[in-house]
Amino acid sequence: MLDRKSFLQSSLLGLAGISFPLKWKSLSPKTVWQNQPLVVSTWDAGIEANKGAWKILGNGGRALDAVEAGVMVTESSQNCCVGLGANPDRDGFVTLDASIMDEHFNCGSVAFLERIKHPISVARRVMEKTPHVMLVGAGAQQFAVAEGFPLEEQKLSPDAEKNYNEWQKEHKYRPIVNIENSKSHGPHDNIFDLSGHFNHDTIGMVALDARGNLSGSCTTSGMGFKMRGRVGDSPIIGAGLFVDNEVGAVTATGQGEDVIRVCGAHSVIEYMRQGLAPEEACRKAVERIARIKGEGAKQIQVAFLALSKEGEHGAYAIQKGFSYALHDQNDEKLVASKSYFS
Ligand code: SD4
Repeated sequence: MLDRKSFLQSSLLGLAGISFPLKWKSLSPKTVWQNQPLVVSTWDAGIEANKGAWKILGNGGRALDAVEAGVMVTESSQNCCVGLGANPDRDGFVTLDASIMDEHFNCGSVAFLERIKHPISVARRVMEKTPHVMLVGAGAQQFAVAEGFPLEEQKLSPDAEKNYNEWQKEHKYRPIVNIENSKSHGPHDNIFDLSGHFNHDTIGMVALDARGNLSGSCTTSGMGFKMRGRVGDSPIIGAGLFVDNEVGAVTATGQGEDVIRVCGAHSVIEYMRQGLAPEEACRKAVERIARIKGEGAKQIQVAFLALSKEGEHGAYAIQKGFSYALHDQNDEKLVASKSYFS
């Protein structure tokens, strides 16, 4: 028999499309948080981004400031595919998505934003200066300019131009599902090139500060050669990013459509709320996507990265090859994620 509390809990979760067993077999051993700040972020570019975040966290600063400053490093980088240097959409324009969330459920995001170097900072302004959560396209750009963000030149980086010219030769303008899986898009292709190239176009970062507060950020150029107007999971609160200061902070990377389908980051938080450790919670969400996709799961990559309120961190991906960068008081390193397919 279910008591009334358990019944209500499972009914509410059922309504939200999330089913949990009433008792987990493997509860996370509760670690005790020791006032140690910590930041983790997706992919190898996270190493540099974490250094940016650590300048704030290591000096007792706020997690929110750290996750903004951290991913700005990647947005500015000439050697990475996040930001204005990234591959364009099918019409040849770079369009950017970003989101940010603090310890009080405040959140802001921008999507389909063009010609602005730091979409993450525009997302933060949306959060702090408007009554809204999300601005898109021309409206987001208008707001950014009104806030003093310079409008950059509309010009592809040399790498992106080369990749775009290559892509046009073979693919022309044809909206084909999973076209992004092709390996022929050049060395700066997106994550779906499973050949192990330096191949991402997104950074997600979650951090815990010395006061024990969590925040997260996520910024991306989305999938290279996407349809014009396509928006992925990264700016969708609950999909590419979610923070619940009582539980943890989670970000996602990979095929955004499949992350959105299961409200990915929010699902991982709910699994953690039920007592699962970060890696286990990420694995549950990945397995859910793999189940939904069936055979199609072999063609996609999705990874989740989670940080608990106690400072435990963990990740899980569909395909091997995903790693995340960690920076705390003792260490600065890349951690390889486990995966559904080995
Ligand atoms: C998107 N999730 O736009 C992003 C892509 C990504 O590494 O994470 N690439 O769907």
